[in-house]
Amino acid sequence: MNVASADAIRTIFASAISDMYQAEAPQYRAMKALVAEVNRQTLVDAPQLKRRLAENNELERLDVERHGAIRVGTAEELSMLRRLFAIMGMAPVGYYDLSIAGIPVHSTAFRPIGASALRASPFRIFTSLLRLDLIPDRNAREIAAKVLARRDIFTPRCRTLIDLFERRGFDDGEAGDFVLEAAKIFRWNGQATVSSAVYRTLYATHPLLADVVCFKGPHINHLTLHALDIDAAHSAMAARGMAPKAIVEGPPRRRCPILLRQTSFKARPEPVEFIEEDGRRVTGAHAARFGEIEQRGGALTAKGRALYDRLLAEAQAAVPLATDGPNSLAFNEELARRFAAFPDDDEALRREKLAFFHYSADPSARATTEPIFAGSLDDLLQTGVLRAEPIVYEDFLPVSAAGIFRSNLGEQGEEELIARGDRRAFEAALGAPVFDELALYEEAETRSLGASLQALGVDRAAWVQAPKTGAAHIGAAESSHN
Ligand code: OOG
Ligand code: NI
Repeated sequence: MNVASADAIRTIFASAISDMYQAEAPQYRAMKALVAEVNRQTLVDAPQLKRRLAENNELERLDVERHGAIRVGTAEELSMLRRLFAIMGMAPVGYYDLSIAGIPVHSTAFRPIGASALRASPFRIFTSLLRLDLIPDRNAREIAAKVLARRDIFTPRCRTLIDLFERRGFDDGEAGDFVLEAAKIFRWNGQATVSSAVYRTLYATHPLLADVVCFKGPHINHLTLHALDIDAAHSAMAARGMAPKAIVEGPPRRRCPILLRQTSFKARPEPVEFIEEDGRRVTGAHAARFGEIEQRGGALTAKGRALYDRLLAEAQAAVPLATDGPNSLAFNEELARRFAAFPDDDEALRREKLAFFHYSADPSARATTEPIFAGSLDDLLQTGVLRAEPIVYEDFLPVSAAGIFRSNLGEQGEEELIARGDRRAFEAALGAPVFDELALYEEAETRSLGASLQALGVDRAAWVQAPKTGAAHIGAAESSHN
C-alpha cells in the first residue's frame, strides 16, 4: 500500500512550499532569481566545480531550497508536526537553545538522515517552540496561552491522513492529498486572529511572541537557497538593493569550508488585518518573511566545534558587531585573523580530529595481487588506496540562528531573558528524543571506514586492536575473504 516513498513525498512537499512562498513573497522570488544567476556565473568561472557537481548529479538540484523555518506555539503543535514530518522522512536532529541569544524558543531541525536521503531531497525545516516559561510578564503569558489554546493549525483532513499513514501507509492519491494539506499549515495569512491591542501587548513583551501567537498558523518565515559562492551572492544582493544583513554569519571564507555560512535579506513590514474587540477590522503591519542563502562545509567533531565556538566568541568580543553593521569590515578582518588558528587543509583537519570524514576505497586496489603493506591509516591514505573526503555539515548553528531571528524581530526585548536550555522539556513536548547530530556524523565516518577496509581486504580485527600502528596487508587477507 505504501507506494510513495518518504523521499518522493519530501521532494514534492519542498517544491510545493517553494511555489507557495514565491507566490506569497515576491521579494523572495526576486532573490531566488538573483541567486540562480550568481550560481550560473560561479559555474562559468569554476569549471572544475561544475564538473564535480555534474558528477554527483547536483547540478539539477542546485536551485532547490535547502531549508525553511517555522515557529510553533504549543507542545501539541510540535508533536503533531513530528508525526507529519516523519511521513516525509524528516526526523528531529539536534537541540538548539536560543535563550542564549535572548530569544524565548528552543528548536530542532526536522531533516532527512543519511547520504542517499539528503541527495534525493535536502529539504529541512528548522522548527522552534515558543517558551512561555521564559516570558517574565504574567499578563502577556496568559494572553498568549489563551490565544494559542484556541487555534488548530492542522486541517481535519490532515489529521485524518496522518492517522491513516501510521496505520497502513498511503496510496499515491493519498500521498498527493497529504502534501497539499501539509503545505496549508505553513502558508501566510495576513488576517491576524487578535486585536491590534493584543498584538501590541505581545509585541512589546517580545516581538517573537507576537509572530508566533497572533496568526492562524506557523507561516514559513524564510526559505533558504544554496549559494555556490555566498560572498558573491551577498554582494550581488547588496548591489541590487535587497538589503542583506551586514555580514555573512558563521566561519570566515576559507579554502576548506567548515560548518555553515549564511546570510539573508531583512523582512519588510507587510499589511495585516486585526479584528478589534468591537468587531471592526483595522489594518496594521507585521514584518515576518524574508529569504536566506547558505553554503555548507565540513562537519566538525566536538573538538573542532569547541575551537570554532572559541574563535568566534573571541572575534565577537574583540570587535562587537554593531546592529546595522557599520563596522562589518573590521569584524570580518578580526574573524579572519582569529580563524588563522583553525587549520585550513583537509589533511590537518582529519589528522587533528577536528572534522569528520567519509572514507572510500580505491576500487582498483582490491584487485591487485601484490600485497600493499600499510603501517597505519595515514599510510593507507598516502598510498592512495584509501581516500578521505569531508562529511558535509547538515545542521545549524545557534549563534547564526540568533542572527537570522533578528532578520525580522528588531533588536528589542533581547538580553532580558534568563538563558537556560531545557532539552528535557523540549523532548517531552516533541514526544520523542532528538537525534544527536555528532553521533550521526561519527557513525557515518566509522561505517565508511569499516566498509573501505573490508573492501581493501584489511584485517579489521587487527586494525581495531592496534588502530594507531595498525599493521595491515592489503590484498594479503584476500584468500580468507574469497
Ligand atoms: C529560525 C532561525 C534559524 C537558520 O538558518 O539558522 C535558521 C527562525 O528565524 O525561525 O533558520
Ligand atoms: Ni535559516
